Amino acid sequence: MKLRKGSQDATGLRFGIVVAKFNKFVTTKLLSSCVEGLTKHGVKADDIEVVRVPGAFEIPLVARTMARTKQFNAVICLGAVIRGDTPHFDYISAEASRGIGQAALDADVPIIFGVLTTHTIAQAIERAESIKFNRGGEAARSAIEMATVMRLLRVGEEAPPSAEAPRVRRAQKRAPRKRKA
Ligand code: INI
Repeated sequence: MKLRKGSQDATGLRFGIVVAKFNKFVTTKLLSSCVEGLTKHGVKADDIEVVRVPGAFEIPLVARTMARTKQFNAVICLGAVIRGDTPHFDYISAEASRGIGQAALDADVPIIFGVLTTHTIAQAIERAESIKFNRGGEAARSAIEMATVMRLLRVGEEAPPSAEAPRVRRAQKRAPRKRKA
């Protein structure tokens, strides 16, 4: 039997993060614990790119676009959808989860679902803070595990994205040859 699994060594990997501005008091906490989780496992600050979007509904398109650049080993989606008095919550949360899943399959790159969907503000805060749930840190760990396991599975496929941008060889201009008299 052959067992293949990811690791938590993220050295040299690059990550994209899409974070919703809606419910900022929750999503900023998710973002800081996610970034902390990545750097703690060896990711350089320069290898993390953060894009802010208005709300969770807008996350899938941006995540898909980032993933399709193949500049990232994984993309992490962070947001907070909190139930209110109307059915709005159901539409936003369903679209965010469906869209993020679809984006990963379309782009063929791991995209992590770090979007909280909660009944109350208190539940959202509790999950964003690092004391009990630390969902931002959890999203970082999932991203590293997926990035490393996909790298293992893709040995032999095209080169995986890495921190090292492919070097483009410049065509060297040669001096015109001198004609023999
Ligand atoms: N966006 C969220 O990220 N969380 C919410 O709780 C939320 N609610 O409840 O309305 C929310 N709405 C905004 C939505 O994501 C879009 O930004 C907006 O509809 C514009 O497309």
